[in-house]
Amino acid sequence: MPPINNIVILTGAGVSAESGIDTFRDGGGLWEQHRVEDVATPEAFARDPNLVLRFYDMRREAIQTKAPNAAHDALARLDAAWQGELLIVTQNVDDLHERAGAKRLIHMHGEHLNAWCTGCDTRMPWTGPLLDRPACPACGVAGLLRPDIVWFGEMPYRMEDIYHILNRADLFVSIGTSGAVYPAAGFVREARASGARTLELNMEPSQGSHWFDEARHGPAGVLVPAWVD
Ligand code: BV8
Repeated sequence: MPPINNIVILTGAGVSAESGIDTFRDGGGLWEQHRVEDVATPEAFARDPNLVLRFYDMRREAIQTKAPNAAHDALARLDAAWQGELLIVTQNVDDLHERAGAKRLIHMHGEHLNAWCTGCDTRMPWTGPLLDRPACPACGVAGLLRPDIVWFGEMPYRMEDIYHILNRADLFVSIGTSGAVYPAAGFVREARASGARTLELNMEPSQGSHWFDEARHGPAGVLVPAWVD
């Protein structure tokens, strides 16, 4: 078995489930009778901005009441201790990886604590509601702020950096994701093509389970510490 130096870890909503943050596609995965695919799009924002802003205001408020769980803590320990290359790529917009202490982290779908001014293109930390159309602190114009979150049909962040490390990975671990959303769902194939070993840690087989060398099923709060420690 060749040595493992470079690790890429992909996380999805399942890693935050035991912190009390709803996943997207479990148990209905609905919000007020809307699927995330129907709300998290530029078209939905253009069609009904209040619906979309309310969706994100409620999620931002909910996330701030949650805490990292044993899976986030174990990944932060690994990040601190691992001497080789390591990158956690999260699809999640919550900040639980950061609050657990993870440093080598990319939010490919953006972050719920950031806003983006569609007027002056400034991105900024944002913890308050957006529904009341606050003025952008940078350009002063009201009503142009949106969540700095990657919606369907929009390009995820830092894809070049992600593929650069993915193509050097010796080990790719996917944690708590259904493998329903691209390009994240394709990372396991990229990793395999580069010769990496692949491991899936998830409550149940994901849509891409058959691409993994090994899959362990159960709660991330149990599987991830067992794998890390
Ligand atoms: C892009 C931000 C191109 C919003 C999100 C047809 C085929 C292939 C692709 C496409 C296609 N049609 C359209 C596309 C592209 C599209 C896509 O993939 N659509 C899907 C629906 C088919 N993708 C895009 O649009 C992406 N952009 O392709 O751009 C481009 C190119 C050039 C120029 C411009 C553009 C952008 C996708 C990003 C969308 N934004 N999030 C928000 O968060 O509010 S996606 C959303 O889904 C979240 O980020 C979420 O993280 C992500 C994936 O979901 P999961 O994290 O996996 O969550 P899910 O609920 O699905 O699963 C949870 C899993 O955890 C389950 O398996 C469950 O069993 C497990 N679990 C539960 N509890 C636990 C657990 N596991 C362990 N322990 C537990 N306790």
